[in-house]
Amino acid sequence: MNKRLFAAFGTVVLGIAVIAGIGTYVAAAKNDPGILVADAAGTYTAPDGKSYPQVKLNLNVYPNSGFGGHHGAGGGAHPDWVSYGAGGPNGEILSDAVNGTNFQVPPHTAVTITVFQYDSGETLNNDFFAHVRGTVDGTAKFVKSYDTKAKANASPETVITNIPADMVGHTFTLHGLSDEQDQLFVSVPLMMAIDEEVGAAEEGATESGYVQHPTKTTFTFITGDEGEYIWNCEFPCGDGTIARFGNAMSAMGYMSGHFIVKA
Ligand SMILES: [Cu+2]
Repeated sequence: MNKRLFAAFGTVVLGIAVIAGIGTYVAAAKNDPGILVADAAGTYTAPDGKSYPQVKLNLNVYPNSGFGGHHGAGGGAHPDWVSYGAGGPNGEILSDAVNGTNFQVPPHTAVTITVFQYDSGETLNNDFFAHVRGTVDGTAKFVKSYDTKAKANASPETVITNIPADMVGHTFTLHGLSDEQDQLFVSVPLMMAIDEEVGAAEEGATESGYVQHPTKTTFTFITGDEGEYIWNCEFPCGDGTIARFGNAMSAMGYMSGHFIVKA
């Protein structure tokens, strides 16, 4: 083999090794190895009169990972990254929760998810994600201001089909791949909390460091057969990266996770 050919061959081998290394690193970098199994919650009757078993999930979305939870005390490797986490039924901050971005629900079941959104927000790249999609009736229940101290709505609950595209904190967008399994597509925009309150809370206005009045969004969808899906956020919230799609946006355990439909 001549020298140049050998060098070229070496470069190719090195390239393959680097790519394999990155692949291994990404696969091993599990920020949230656990799975949160949804709680059984009785029976749900859909608007068409059909009944389904029902399960519930309560989630919080935070402006940073300082809440701990599945990231561990102090917020883990990236305490300043935005993150989803497991929450309480009144938006309680569950610092001891061991998982919060991988979920499991049963097939042919009504899944009701409530999200308390503690972060500020801005404008979506694509208005498509300002609309509620794939839920029962194409709607969600929305409370613009939920009082986590009083454990009560501080503004009336309304039924929404969309929110203004320039007031989005994050989205919960659940989708499959184009494969044989039952397709599931659900996307719900989560309105931002009040900007000034988010900033003031981070500077110590509240004990937790998070606003007292997050927005609250509740939605229900019906699962099909067993399958494995991915959910992610479609609001560009990876601050400080290209198009804001890096960091928290491209790491499982922050703005994305697994969604498993399994009996
Ligand atoms: Cu996000």
